[in-house]
Amino acid sequence: MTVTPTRTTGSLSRAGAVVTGLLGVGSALAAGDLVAGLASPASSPFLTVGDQFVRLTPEWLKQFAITTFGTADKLALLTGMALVITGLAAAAGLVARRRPAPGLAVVVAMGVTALLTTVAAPAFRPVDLTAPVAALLVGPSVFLAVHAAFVRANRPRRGTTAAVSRRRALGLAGGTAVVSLAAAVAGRLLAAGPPSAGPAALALPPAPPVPSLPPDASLPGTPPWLTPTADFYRIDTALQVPRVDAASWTLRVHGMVERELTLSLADLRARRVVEVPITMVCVSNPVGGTLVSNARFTGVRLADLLAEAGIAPGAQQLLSTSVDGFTTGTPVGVVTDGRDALLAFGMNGAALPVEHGFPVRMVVPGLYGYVSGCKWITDIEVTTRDAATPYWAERGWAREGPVKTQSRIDTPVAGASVPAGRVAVAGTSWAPHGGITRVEVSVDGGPWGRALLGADLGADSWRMWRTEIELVPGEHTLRVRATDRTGTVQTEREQVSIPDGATGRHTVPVTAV
Ligand SMILES: Nc1nc2c(c(=O)[nH]1)N[C@H]1C(S)=C(S)[C@@H](COP(=O)(O)O)O[C@H]1N2
Ligand SMILES: [Mo]
Repeated sequence: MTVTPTRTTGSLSRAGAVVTGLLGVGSALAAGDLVAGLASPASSPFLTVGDQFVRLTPEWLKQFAITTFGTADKLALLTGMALVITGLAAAAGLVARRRPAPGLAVVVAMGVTALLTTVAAPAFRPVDLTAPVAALLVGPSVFLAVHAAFVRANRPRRGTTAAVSRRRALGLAGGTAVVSLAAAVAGRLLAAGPPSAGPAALALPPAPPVPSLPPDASLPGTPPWLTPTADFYRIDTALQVPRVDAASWTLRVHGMVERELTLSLADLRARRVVEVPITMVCVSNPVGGTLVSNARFTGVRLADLLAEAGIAPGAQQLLSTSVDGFTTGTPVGVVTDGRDALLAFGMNGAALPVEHGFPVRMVVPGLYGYVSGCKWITDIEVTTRDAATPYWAERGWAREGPVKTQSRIDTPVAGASVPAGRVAVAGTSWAPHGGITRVEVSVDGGPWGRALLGADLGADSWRMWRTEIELVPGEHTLRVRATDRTGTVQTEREQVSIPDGATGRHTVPVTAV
């Protein structure tokens, strides 16, 4: 785009107007990011508006985003927002071609929206206001200055020539763009800096030695039984991962307890530490999906802590709150029934990574993550079921979230061409808290044939399976079903994930050649 600042006296060219709008809004966002990076990383106006958008998005759109973009749903959201903001900024410039006032109103309205959104955020602190206020000071000022410079370029003041005014206007525009970009980058870098006492600084306290895995924990064609931390699925509402300072972190356990507890990380780590493999599943996981992973979690048993606090009779729900305001509601009966429900600070032998909840998260075997896996946890209120509605329940998802028995075909992948004859079929299956006792495969709707099971490594972890089938050339359909320890066969009834988890049987079309 070549910028011809003016065309008719007293008004901006179309390109000049668009540039004015983009610089006004762009400089506001950059100033907001820089101040956020310095004062309070979570208060970047762009991300705050995105967070609010995530909270307000209707369920069908959220499900569409998760099924369409998977873990890239956040990138898709941010890209969409960037496009909308760019459009609004250009519009702000275009309505200001004659007079700056209408465009200024758009820029101010955008700034005020960011400000209100910041105040409405669940974890709002007054310091968070600094970033949107900076944006509101810088954006309109830049808009007016660039607007005036472009107008002046067309109507040079006495003593300057048109060429000089034009050069000044373009210089101002270019300079503003460069400074804004630098401020935005600096803000992002500051915000992304590691917390002063981040995961890298923390060694795990001693836990009982890890038993080595039997060779058949994983089988050819299945995922590794222990999911490498980098491959562990990630689902949360945080556009910006909360960066919690481990040194000042505390967990408060209160509500219907005899003794309220406030624990530092050191307090927590000084208690009896266990390490247990747990398979986590997201309730949004579609049949055959990959929002399921298995890791060794290190931490303190929740039941121990609750015993220490002394649960009052009538308590039903643990309402856990994350530093970013997200909440989960976990049935008290489930975490005290003997299973290894944890407050975890370690994952696969290292400190919990920032994305998975550093410094501490909850993990409850057998419950979907949305009712139990609170990351960046800072508060547990022991309460009744009706006293508080957690984040996802408020959006139409079930209050109780037991994980449904499921199985998945990993090999061959859907649509694969395989050589006709003997074909290996393999995958994974899970039924926490209980375990898998049988997996069967059916070809083209025919009889169910039993698969070989991988090692049984406890009630709370997934189990791999593998079998071989005979395929004649042509198109075929492979289907899998699992049976859990209670003898219940995975249902064939198809159900979408909302409100309490998808059901049905993973079905994979393949072609034998
Ligand atoms: N603070 C916070 N904790 C959260 C969530 C969230 O959005 N915010 N999402 C939950 C959901 S829906 C799931 S499935 C698990 C996923 O944990 P992971 O990202 O470590 O796999 O975290 C849970 N804990
Ligand atoms: Mo989830």
